[in-house]
Amino acid sequence: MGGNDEREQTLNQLLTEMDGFDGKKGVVILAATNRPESLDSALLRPGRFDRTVIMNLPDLEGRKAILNVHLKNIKHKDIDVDLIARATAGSSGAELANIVNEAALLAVRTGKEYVSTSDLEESVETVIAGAQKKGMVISEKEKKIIAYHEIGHALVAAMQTHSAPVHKITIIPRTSGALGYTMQVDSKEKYLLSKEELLNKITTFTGGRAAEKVIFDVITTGASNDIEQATRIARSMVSRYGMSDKYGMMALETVNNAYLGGDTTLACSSATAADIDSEVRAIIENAYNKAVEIIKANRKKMDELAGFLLEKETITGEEFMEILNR
Ligand code: NHX
Ligand code: ZN
Repeated sequence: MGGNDEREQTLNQLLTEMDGFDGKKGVVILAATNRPESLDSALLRPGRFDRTVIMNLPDLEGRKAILNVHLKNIKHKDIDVDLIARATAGSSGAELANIVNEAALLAVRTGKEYVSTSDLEESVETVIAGAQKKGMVISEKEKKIIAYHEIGHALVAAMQTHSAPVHKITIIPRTSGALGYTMQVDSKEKYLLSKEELLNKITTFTGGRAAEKVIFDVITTGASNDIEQATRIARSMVSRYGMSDKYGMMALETVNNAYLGGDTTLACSSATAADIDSEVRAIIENAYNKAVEIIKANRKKMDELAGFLLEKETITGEEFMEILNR
């Protein structure tokens, strides 16, 4: 990794310190890093650090076990640990500890004796999107746009197959700056995503903007986060997952350090890079057109659902599906 003096000294020092033990001393040395790709291979020879234990983020069963560990420290009743674990896909152990702690604080603040599932659900949202910002004044016009934007996501998600069920829709603003969001929760842990599922996700992300355009004939800055997420998925499909007809199974981008943000480096010519952009654009444009069609075809339901959301501010997935299937 280049000639960094300090780093070379650290490596030499480590190797020196580890010398002089033999197999019978009963000494085990443990070390942790989130840059395994940059370790000198001298460190990883047999007799040195000779076993690698990969600590990935916990999966569904792992999250349940971690939540149960932290729940032991607080008073709680009838917790749906499975639901909370499903709603926290991608969370680390530390984040789960934080979620349990936030739930305990919330329960105390609201004068409860025990933490319940709803406290944990609220604290998941607090950790993801910040605390509720109840005093924020939003004009009626903007509230309507926000409600239709969220119902746009939810409706587009519900009208597609291979799409996680809508769990909750809310237009209560949060301290992060989020004015509303639509939560989808899968019933099981997913380790693989099919091309179809990824395209459906992108279509769902475009559903908010599509609703703004179809209903009000305006487009707003609010969709920026949706646009980023849709673009990230579409770009990965083309450059990492071999999912474009044009490039097929060609790695056009590689992931640098998977444990530190996972930023990527292009591995193609600048002409190809420009062409990736147009492939990505086409994927998103297709998805957006599909979302527009879904919303236009369900205009009446949009009005009914958005009206209900404006009145209630938060609606559950069940309430949403009940109105949709009425
Ligand atoms: C702003 N906020 O920044 C205003 C205050 C379009 C109904 N000028 O797409 O809230 O525009 O479906 C987590 C996730 C900020 C944190 C998304 C913080 C988005 C979110 C920008 C809904 N829901 N946009 C969305 C939204 C905005 C933002 C976030 C976040 C809106 C939209 C925020
Ligand atoms: Zn959105």
